[in-house]
Amino acid sequence: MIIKLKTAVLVTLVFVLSQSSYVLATIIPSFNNFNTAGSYEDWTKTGVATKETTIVHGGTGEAVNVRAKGGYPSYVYKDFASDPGSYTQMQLSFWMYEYSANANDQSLNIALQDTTTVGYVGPNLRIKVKNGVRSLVHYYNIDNPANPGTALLVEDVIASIVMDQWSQLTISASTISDTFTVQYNGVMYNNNGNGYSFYQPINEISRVQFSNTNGSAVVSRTTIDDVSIIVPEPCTIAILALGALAFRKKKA
Ligand SMILES: [Ca+2]
Ligand SMILES: [Ca+2]
Repeated sequence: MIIKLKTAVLVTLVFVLSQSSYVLATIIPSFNNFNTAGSYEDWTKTGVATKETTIVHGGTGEAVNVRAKGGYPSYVYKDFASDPGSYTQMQLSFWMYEYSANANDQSLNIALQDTTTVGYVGPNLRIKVKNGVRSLVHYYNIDNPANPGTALLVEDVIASIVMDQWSQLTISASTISDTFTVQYNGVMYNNNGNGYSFYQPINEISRVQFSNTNGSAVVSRTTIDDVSIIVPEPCTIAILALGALAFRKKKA
């Protein structure tokens, strides 16, 4: 009887926890295919970004052109600052199409940011020509050995960019270690197991942003589509543990 009562309490607790974790996930997990004509769904778009109807992942619907022209940049971002949860870990996964016709040195920037800190602070990746090859580049700061106490910007090439076809990029970030890993076009890059450092450490991720800030007079663009964002829910682990306990009690 006592065992049965305990099980009932646990089942109730599991139910309450699962409900509360569901309510907390107001925005995440999220998925955007941008297939509604002219709509950026729950993303904010500023600058000259446009919807794309020809180069679309999956072949139908629409995608988003993150582009810049003549000093006019694009910013396409999703904010989580008003979410009740605080996200210390996040996985961003999206499809991108880079054009060989891009004549500029730099196109897409990808940033996971803490909006309480100004600028590019967390994981920061850019598509940029390095040594004549269009590359996925890791941007971060180190203490300047030539001038200690000041920041030195470092640009490390992670991989070459595949052009004129869709490829998937996944960024898995933790604000606890202030590092991230990258999976690009089916290959995992984890910096020899160390992860890649943030531009600078942050406490939480409250914005995911795609941008193109190329100042050239020639248009440059990267098309993005099918963007998914997930965070691990600590409650899920608690529920699983409690659930296992309830099952064990039941068996006994
Ligand atoms: Ca789409
Ligand atoms: Ca941190």
